[in-house]
This record gives sequence, structure tokens and C-alpha cells, in this order.
Amino acid sequence: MLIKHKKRSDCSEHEVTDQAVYLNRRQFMKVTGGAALGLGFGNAFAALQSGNPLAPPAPWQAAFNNIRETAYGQGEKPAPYDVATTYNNFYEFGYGKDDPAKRSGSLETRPWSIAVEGEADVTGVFDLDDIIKEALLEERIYRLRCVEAWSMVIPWVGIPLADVLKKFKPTSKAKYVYFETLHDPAQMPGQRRSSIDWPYREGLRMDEAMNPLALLSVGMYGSILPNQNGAPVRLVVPWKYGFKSIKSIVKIRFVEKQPTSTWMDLAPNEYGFYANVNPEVDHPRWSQKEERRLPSGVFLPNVIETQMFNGYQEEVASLYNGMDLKRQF
Ligand SMILES: Nc1nc2c(c(=O)[nH]1)N[C@H]1C(S)=C(S)[C@@H](COP(=O)(O)O)O[C@H]1N2
Ligand SMILES: [Mo]
Repeated sequence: MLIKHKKRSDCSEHEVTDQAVYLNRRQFMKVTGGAALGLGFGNAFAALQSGNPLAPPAPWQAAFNNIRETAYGQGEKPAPYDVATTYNNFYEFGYGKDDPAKRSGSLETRPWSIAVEGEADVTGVFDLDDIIKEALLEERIYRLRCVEAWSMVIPWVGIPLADVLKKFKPTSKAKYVYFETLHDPAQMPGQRRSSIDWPYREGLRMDEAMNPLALLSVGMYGSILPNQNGAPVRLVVPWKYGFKSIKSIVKIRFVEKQPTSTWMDLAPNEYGFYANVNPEVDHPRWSQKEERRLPSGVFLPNVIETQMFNGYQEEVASLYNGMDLKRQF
């Protein structure tokens, strides 16, 4: 059932897609369980089951056959799959935009455990697939705005972050939640260089993490996440610059004090803890007023205006009442 709650962020004036074409594509994805022939995004599943082609899907895999549609991003035009999977930032695999696609094949994403620590009643080490098989996966079509002034629309598959965090019963002392990416230079060649203090780290204030827009993503385009997009589990925080959406998460820690993040540590004058998309606050080295919406031609760049909170102001502006968004960037 598609519940229509029309918000401004649900549609984009710039890119109104032919709804019928898109709905047909979704219908097609459902019928084929995401393994759309020739579109290139069903291979992940096939590969996972390749040990025994006749084996029934594991319970967590079955969750992907029942992805709930939502109203988020209806009317947006998702980037072509090959753009979303070859133009990536994932420094654990190198600094080039196509390095993650070329070099992330070495990442082993199953089995995958997540350590939950800190100010919560339920802590310990949990298997990701146990979390997935208990959940109802949702599709959320979100704009992703990178601090480098490019953006794309991606149809994510995931679980509302709040639903997952609540299971661990955070205590009243949990004011922030901290996340960490895997640190394993054997699997992540970029970590063999010490330019960044690995592992990659991020954090959210508790009320931000509990906001309904925050998603713990385990898939995109109807199937599991490709390695270069942060497999097997990543954050998607669409009203913040892309670097907050930490990939390949292995640790969640509930904490009392504001944690620091990788980019704050590297360049505190350029990147803040909040990192909300804000066209009024320029990066010290470039403007944030506009963005290049991918796919974008070299000779005819597809440049659009950047929106406050990446266009999600109705959902999140109240989180920041009374805060000076120009100073607390
Ligand atoms: N662990 C980790 N997470 C990360 C990054 C990274 O380098 N390492 N890059 C971030 C940045 S800058 C962006 S824009 C998004 C890109 O996500 P995508 O490649 O799926 O589009 O991932 C974010 N998450
Ligand atoms: Mo980014």
C-alpha cells in the first residue's frame, strides 16, 4: 500500500519523471525480485546463491522479495545504475571516483557482524542478516548531495534507522550515536595508506538518528548494496552532506558526548559535525549554492540550485530550532 502524504520534498520541479514509465519499472522489479534482466543489478543475488543455484533463499534474502514502496521521492528520476555504481566516494578503496568500483571486489560482506556498545540496555555483537530478516525493507528514493557539489537520486532499500536503534534500548544518557566503518587493510587497499586516521567515523545527535528520514540501507535499485556503495550496510542521511552517510558499518556506539568524525578531524575549518546541506554556507574553497546533478554532460553540465537541507526542510528543520546554522555547520 502506498500511503500518499504529500510533502514538498516528494517531488522535484526540476525532474518530473514520466510516472507511468517509472511505475512500470517498479512493477518489473517486483516481479523479478530485483533481478532485472539486462539492467545489471540482479547479479549480486545470483552470485550470493551461486554455491547452489537450487538452494532456497535464506530468510534475510527473502526480505528483498517484499520491499515496501513508500511515498519518498516519487517523481524523482533515479540516476542510471551504472552512474550510481561507478562514481563513488569510498576512500577505503582509493581516491578516484571509479576506484571503489574497480577495487572493492575484495570486500567480504557475508557474514557481517555489528558491535553495539555504550549507553544502551541491549549491547553485544549482532549478525546483520538477523537484523534484516526481522525487518520489513522499504524503498526510499532520496537525493544524495555530496559536499563536493554534485548530487544524484538513488532508490535505496533499507530499514528506518530509528527502528533498528530502538531495539537496543538506548538509555537516557545516550545523547549521540557514533558509527564506525570496517578497518581491515587486507580487504580495503586504501587503508594501507595512512592519510586518513582509519577507521572512517561518523556520528549523529540522537534526535537526528531517530528522525524518520534517517535510513540504514542494505540495498539499492531493488537488490543488495554493491560493495562500492557501502555493502553490506550503510547510513543514508539525505538532508546532510554525503560524507555523513557512512559505509560498511561494523560498530554502533551510544554516547553521552558529541563524537568527532573523520572529516571534522581532518579539516575542522571545512567540515562540521552537523554538515546539513546549506546553500547559504559556502565551503571555504567553493560555493554551495549550486550542484551538478548526475548524470551530467561535460559540455552541458546539469547544474541545479541547492536546496536548504537538500529539500527536506519540512521533515528536519525543527531539529535545529534555535541553532545558528551558519556557525554550527
Ligand atoms: N566509510 C566511508 N563512508 C563514506 C565515504 C568514505 O570514503 N568512506 N564517503 C562518503 C561520501 S563523501 C559520500 S558523497 C558518500 C557517497 O556514497 P555513494 O558512493 O554510495 O554515492 O559516501 C560517504 N560514506
Ligand atoms: Mo561526499
